[in-house]
Amino acid sequence: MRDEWYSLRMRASNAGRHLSGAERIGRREDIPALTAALAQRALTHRGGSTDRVNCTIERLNAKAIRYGALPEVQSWQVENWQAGRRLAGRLLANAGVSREAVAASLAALDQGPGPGGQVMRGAMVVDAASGERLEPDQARGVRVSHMDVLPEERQGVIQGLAAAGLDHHRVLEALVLAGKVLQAPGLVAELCWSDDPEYLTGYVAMPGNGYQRICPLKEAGSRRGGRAFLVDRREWHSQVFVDFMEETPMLLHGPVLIHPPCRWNP
Ligand code: WAQ
Ligand code: MG
Repeated sequence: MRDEWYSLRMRASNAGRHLSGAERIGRREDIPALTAALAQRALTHRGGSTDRVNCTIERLNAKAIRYGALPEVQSWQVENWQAGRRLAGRLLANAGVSREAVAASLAALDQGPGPGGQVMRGAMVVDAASGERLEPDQARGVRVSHMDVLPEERQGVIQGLAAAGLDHHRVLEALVLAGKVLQAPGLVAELCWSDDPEYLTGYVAMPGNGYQRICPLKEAGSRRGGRAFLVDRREWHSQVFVDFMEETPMLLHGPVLIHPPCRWNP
């Protein structure tokens, strides 16, 4: 059977603490090798402190797979993280996010969007007009899953990113995630920066305006970060949205259009 598709998801932990996760979508004959590669990555993560790796392999209904294009990439270099936040606010405003919702999203990610200022595993959902939090579970958030690059285009996409100096695995992973998020019904924009204290680049993604990387968007050394999905409530239904993000399989095709990097001095 040529086109039997599977989702592969891996989670690694140590003493119950989440360490890393990754996921792929592939044809059946490719799943054993993909599984080996993810297991390898899990077991060598940060010097091998992993004591548990969970792999889930799940057949997909090929007719349910959705297709989309990877977003265009623009990189902005800014003076400091405060300028990065101003640029993020500007981009979000251009996408139609209100002043209140921009302020609420930036503040929540800055202070830790989970209960007691913790990092969430998933994303918050924010009303792009009022700034109100809408996700059903404010501790967990909405987890985007079941997405990957179309297998035959993966190598070309990786090479394209590498040629632009974007060969960190986080870039491809975030680009794929944003590619799926931008197709979600009711989505106005996404705002993200990592909880990794050393990874300072974040992004704003918008339908029609692509994936806009901002460096730096966070303060060096900060363990806070997260994602905000800003939505137009008139076109947004909680269950449809969550089901799309978490369950609908999506394959994204290239090529990735990468614009030359720019400096932003307001
Ligand atoms: N679905 C929803 N939210 C998620 C997911 C997911 N699958 N994975 C992570 N998050 C949330 C969660 O709150 C994390 O704390 C936060 O996002 C950041 O996750 O172009 O590496 O994996 O240079 O640390 C962006 C820039 C990097 C990449 C983002 O995020 C580039 C990054 P991290
Ligand atoms: Mg992280």
